[in-house]
Amino acid sequence: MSSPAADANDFRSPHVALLPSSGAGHITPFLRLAASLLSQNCRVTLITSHPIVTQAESNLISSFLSSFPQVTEKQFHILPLDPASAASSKDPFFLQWESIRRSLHLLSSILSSLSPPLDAMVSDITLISSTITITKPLKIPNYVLFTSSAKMFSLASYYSVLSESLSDSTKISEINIPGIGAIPRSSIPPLLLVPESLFATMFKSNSDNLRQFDGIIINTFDQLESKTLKALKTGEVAGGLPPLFNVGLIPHDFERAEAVSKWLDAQLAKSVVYVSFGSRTALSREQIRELGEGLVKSGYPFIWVMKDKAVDKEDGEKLEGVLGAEMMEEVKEKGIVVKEWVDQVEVLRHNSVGGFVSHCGWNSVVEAAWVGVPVLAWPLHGDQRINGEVVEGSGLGFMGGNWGWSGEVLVKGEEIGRRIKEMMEDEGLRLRAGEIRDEVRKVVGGTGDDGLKQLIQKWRA
Ligand code: UDP
Ligand code: G50
Repeated sequence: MSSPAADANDFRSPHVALLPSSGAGHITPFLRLAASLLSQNCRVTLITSHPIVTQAESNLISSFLSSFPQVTEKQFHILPLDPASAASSKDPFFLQWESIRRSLHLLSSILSSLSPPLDAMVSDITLISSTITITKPLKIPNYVLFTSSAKMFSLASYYSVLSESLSDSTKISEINIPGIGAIPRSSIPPLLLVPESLFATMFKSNSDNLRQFDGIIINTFDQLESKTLKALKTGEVAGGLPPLFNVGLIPHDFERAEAVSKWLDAQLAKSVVYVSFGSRTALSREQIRELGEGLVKSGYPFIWVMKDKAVDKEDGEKLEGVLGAEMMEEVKEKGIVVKEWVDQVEVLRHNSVGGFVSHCGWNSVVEAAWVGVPVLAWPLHGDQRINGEVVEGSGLGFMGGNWGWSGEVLVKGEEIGRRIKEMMEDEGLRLRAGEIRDEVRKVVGGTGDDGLKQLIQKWRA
């Protein structure tokens, strides 16, 4: 029987501050977590870092805030990077993570002025080596939100044990993670093999700080990587980690945007290929044209979200300029190409969509599992090949061999067309993807979502 004190706690609304970093792939899971917490009666303060890099992020935050007026937004104005640091990477998102990290000392006064006082803060994985130095003196329990796969988390948590030997990265042929198995050199995020890179430096200091946190939230489903989660939770992968909560963060209504549904309505069931490489991955012009050729050759109708620049605000080129007049004509006969943001979840869940060519950004994988659409994995950067291995291991999709990291090789249209056909014609794959969706829906999304429940219980205590 529960005590009267425990009963009173059941009604307390814990106050949680959320600190996302930048990129739609980081903002989105935070807003989904916020929406889930609000549905469980938590108070949420959302810290938004300004200036915001992309229009897509600004739009997501605005529609979230207008859907949930009860949320307090705290705008955090970050400092510009000094010229030496600004020259340390060309990636606008890495630079933004670094600027936020270096500005975080300014967050203390914001956090300590919040009323009621915070019961917890949740920090994006990319920022944790700095946020811990702010929350420790304020005695605010701090939790990590890991925005990639549990398999990628196993690498992050094992990395601090291992990084000595990574200093001579030319010698590494694989990383053997206890309880998980070998990650071949070809799947290791390429920048981790460049120890002096900004990303490798951040990754190492984040990994070294994991053990100082009060808990780790991983956005994944048991149905995608149950063995990995088990190995992590039993301590087989790495010792001394804080408690782990797997919470599948699912799409919410505030994300609704343009969805090309009229065109989709006119297509046959399961006949359409959806192609997207996420919010921050641009292909070379040559690769874009090969992809166009591959899509036409596949014989299936398609929706192709084309990105010509990593940052949407800098993408002024018209479609025709990118594809060339001839290919533009060919492509228009068979499918739809958009350079604007589409509502990916709405597209994926349309009955006409039968397959997803994806770079395997982790949110895209989670969304494909949520709607049960098979994935042809084409990883291009960072953690995407490790995520592709999860896709393949769970049966949600396949990689079909190594296509090389972005820019390493030019994948020819012929081959792209062949693999798309392979995905679209594989009945077994479609059934398995549907099973994953059905299994996920039995457990996630309601109040039966254990990870989330445990977390809130802890914050209420
Ligand atoms: N997304 C979208 N419309 C677009 C491009 C991206 O809705 O036109 C969403 C996608 O559904 C996912 C997120 O943006 O939720 C991208 O995150 P992901 O982890 O898949 O890849 P990243 O952009 O971080 O590489
Ligand atoms: C970019 C990249 C390599 C890479 C990742 C990128 C991620 C993201 C998750 O976003 O894995 C992440 C994990 C741990 C960490 C920071 C970010 O410390 O080029 O692996």
